[in-house]
Amino acid sequence: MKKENWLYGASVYQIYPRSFCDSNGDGVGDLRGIIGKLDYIKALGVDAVWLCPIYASPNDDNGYDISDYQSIHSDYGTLADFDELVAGLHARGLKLIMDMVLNHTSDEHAWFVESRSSKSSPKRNWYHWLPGRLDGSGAGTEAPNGWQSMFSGPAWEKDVATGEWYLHLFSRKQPDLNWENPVVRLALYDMMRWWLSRGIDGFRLDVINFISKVPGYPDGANAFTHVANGPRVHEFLSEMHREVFEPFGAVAIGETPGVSPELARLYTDPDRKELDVIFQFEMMDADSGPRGKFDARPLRGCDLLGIMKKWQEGLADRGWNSLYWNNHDQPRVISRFGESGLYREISGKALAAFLYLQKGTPFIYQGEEIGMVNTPWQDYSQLRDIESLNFITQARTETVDGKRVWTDAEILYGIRAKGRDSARTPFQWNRKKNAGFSEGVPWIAPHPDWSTINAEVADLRADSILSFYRKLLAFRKSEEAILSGGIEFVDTGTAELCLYRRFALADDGRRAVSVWVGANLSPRRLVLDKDGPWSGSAHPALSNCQTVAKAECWQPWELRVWYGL
Ligand code: TEU
Repeated sequence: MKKENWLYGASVYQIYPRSFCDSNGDGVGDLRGIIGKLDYIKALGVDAVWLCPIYASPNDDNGYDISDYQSIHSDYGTLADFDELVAGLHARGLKLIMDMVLNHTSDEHAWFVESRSSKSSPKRNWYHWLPGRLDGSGAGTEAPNGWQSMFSGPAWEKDVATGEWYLHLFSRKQPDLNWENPVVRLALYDMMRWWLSRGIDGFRLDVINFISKVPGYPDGANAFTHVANGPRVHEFLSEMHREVFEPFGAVAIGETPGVSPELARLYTDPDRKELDVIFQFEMMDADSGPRGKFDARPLRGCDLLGIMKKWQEGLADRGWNSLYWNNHDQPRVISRFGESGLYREISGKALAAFLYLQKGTPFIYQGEEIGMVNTPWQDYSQLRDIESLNFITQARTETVDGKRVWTDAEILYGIRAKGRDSARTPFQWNRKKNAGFSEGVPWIAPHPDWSTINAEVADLRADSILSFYRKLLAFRKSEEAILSGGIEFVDTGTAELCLYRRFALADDGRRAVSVWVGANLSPRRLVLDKDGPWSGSAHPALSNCQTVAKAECWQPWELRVWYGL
């Protein structure tokens, strides 16, 4: 990323508006709720906010199914509230990134309503429509191909009016737009320019590497290989950059599942003008088993070191990565790769520092900074997420050779470990009713631990995870070696002790002082050799433990950041 880019050096705070703060007691977070919390966000030391979708939507997938791109969902407020939010952010020197879903719309969007109305509709080719295939019996038709949706079941839905099928990679209420049609692209670009003219600073582009599908829709159960990083994706992205991002100096943050470092370099090489930064999922997929995402395999932070190394080295010279542990689709990191009991805060601090001092843009998801953890769901009636609910329905009936593929206990385990609802429980502000989120009945129940885990108590303690995040983000920004310097991972001979150094080159080309980052990303107490690279770490610049008695002894989840050669 070029230093002139406003995103250079920045860190971003992600808000899931439904669950952040409810100002009017209807149980749903809203824009005025966010406006009331801007000082809290500023105090964290971030530079920008990414707002998950707030557009009109039937909420089949909580706003990722947009029915009108140019209006605000009444749950969240009005355009006037939105303008006030933009002004409030800018007055504090914070930028605003809006979430934008361009791969699909809601089936209730006027474009789709018109498209589905008849085969001769002028908007018919705004979406992907195909006739069905004759099934074996010749008695009727079946889906055009075997592609499966990301949310279980077929990716094609038969439409009664015309008897044809439309493509939906996500829910059946999220039909995919046809990017092959230039008129569709122009309509999307116009709409994006309308938002940028209102003063926003960039977009986070939902599944943006799915927009170009392989022509002919080749058959197979795995749609992913035919829609991710498709043949025209780079062409579409450069066009959008030229038409939308460049004239406004806005940033393009792409969600790109299924990218390699090589592809990520193509997407984010500044000279190619496609995207500024990408989200890749390799760490997020690491704890999935052979039966998929819900087939959860427990991992510790140290198990992810190889993936971190691969991405840091892969994008060392060109390209730009995001650094994230959480978002609205992922379970809480402390429960997932750290520990939610005794070591809750300390493991959260270690994981944060170890990742956010690498090269890339940190994205901090609401609640992460106060150490929120997964909810121990008791009953499926508590769940709200379409992905989890569809999975439960499917897994309960799935059989191979007459035997169930999933036991009930495995389904519950998978939901608790990987379901998206744990990221979506209300932000825990204080000890008051509903964690201070809402005076009404929250749309999803707050985590039962809110009286101990909340922003108000965390703010009072100098050693809280919240105070640590503030220090960490300030420290990161103060060191050019961290923002742009090189990185070298050092093999410690002990799998749990993860270590790297960041270094900037002095003008004469020699290495200046390095920043060392070491963390025991495990619950095991470690005693190492006396004279490893950690021997100079007894007086760390940043740490998550009280004192270091012996530099070679590492407490469970201990983190140290120190200056050395
Ligand atoms: O997510 C796309 C995506 O590929 C994954 O994050 C996926 O939804 C998740 O891993 C399922 O386990 C984006 C949004 O972030 C997500 O909230 C939406 O549901 C999805 O696109 C559809 O718009």
